[in-house]
Amino acid sequence: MQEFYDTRAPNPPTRAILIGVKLRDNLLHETEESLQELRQLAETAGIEVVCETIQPRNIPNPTYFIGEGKVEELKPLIEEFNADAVIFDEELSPGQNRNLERAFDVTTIDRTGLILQVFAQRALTKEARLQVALAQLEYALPRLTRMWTHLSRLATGGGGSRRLRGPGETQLEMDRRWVRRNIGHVRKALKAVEKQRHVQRRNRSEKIKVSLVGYTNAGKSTLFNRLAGETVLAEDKLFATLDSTTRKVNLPQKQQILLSDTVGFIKKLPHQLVEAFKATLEEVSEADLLLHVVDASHPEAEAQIAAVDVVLEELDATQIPMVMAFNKIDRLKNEEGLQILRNRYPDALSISAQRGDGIADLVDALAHRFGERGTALSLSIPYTDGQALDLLYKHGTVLDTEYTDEAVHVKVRLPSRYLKSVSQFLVSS
Ligand SMILES: Nc1nc2c(ncn2[C@@H]2O[C@H](COP(=O)(O)OP(=O)(O)OP(=O)(O)O)[C@@H](O)[C@H]2O)c(=O)[nH]1
Ligand SMILES: [Mg+2]
Repeated sequence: MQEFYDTRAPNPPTRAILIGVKLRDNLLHETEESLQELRQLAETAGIEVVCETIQPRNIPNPTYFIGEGKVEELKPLIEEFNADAVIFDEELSPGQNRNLERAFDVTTIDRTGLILQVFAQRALTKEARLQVALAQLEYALPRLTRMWTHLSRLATGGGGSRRLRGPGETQLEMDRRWVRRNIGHVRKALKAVEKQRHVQRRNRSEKIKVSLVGYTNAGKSTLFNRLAGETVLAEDKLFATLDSTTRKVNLPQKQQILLSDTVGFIKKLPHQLVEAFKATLEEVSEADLLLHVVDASHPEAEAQIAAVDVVLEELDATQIPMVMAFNKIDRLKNEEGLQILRNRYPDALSISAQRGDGIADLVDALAHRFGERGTALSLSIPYTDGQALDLLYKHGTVLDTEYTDEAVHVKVRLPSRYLKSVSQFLVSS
């Protein structure tokens, strides 16, 4: 049996200095908000933030991203605050990452590295662990700095084979070789898990699929619990959910949908993660409708909507119809922010997943949407085809029936996806 891949860093940093860079094209408040989110990510990873600093720069310095003067300025601060890590709110090139780590002599990571670390800590199921492991390994391969060396020593299932250095091979080359080999192992293990998932999914292909999407911490799981009567984990932490859960939900007028809760998105979500989580995110890309949950009480709500759109694009999911729900309206201090959002998205609904406000309207909106899909049909079904009649009662709204000697004449409203199954009985539509 393949081991679970536990890719949490064995000695994660505990005290960090955060660095934001305001580049020419950014506004200061954007850099500040982004740094605030980086702090939340660090805290989620169990790292205490001891100091934060922002450097304005027109363009990144190729060697250090920040200027050499700033590097010198930071060295004594690392000592003074007794920090064991420096975290950048930007993506560093492997070279910049190495140069900085050499200059500071403490673990140096970027936003992507930190997000990967949070995912590694929060992944619970085998599939999520493997997906995170794959993203980490791909990311670490060109880096293999302090933060990542443990990945080259991942258990690869078959027990402890001895690590032997080939002739003329450096430690770094050997580590790279091990990481590459681990990537192969993880890919294979993931394939096996995904196969199971596909079998499960095939059984659902006929049903209407609705997937919750949204920025991390927007309230997706809370809404899922309210609609599905479930108790998946919902908490005030980034990336509380890393798996998907799917449940049947009955709407008024007898429609039944499959509702999925899944991983949340974030600004600059590492593409390695999107790639590795493609299977989990199929709940999104194969949905008939997306229910986009927005934390309307967040000052950055609009930017978060834009960040969700970026990921949806990466998933090829922008063509899927979407219902937008402005959540946490119980937390709003004033209506002003909500009004601006409402003006931009006039069709959105306002809800409080926690308190229950607006939920009935949301359910009605869903029911209405799927109700409209039904086409009115007249069918003549022989008594020998009981199954077809079952299908009509199960998925359609039967408007009228008339029993003759040979067949049942049925007038029914049926969603278009079932038309093919009954087309042979069609009298008129
Ligand atoms: N005040 C208020 N808090 C809410 C509401 N909905 C969710 N929350 C809180 O917001 C936090 C995040 O909720 P989750 O449901 O875990 O959010 P999520 O979108 O699933 O987050 P991730 O899985 O981390 O991406 C929790 O502390 C919830 O209790 C709401 O309507 N009002
Ligand atoms: Mg969640």
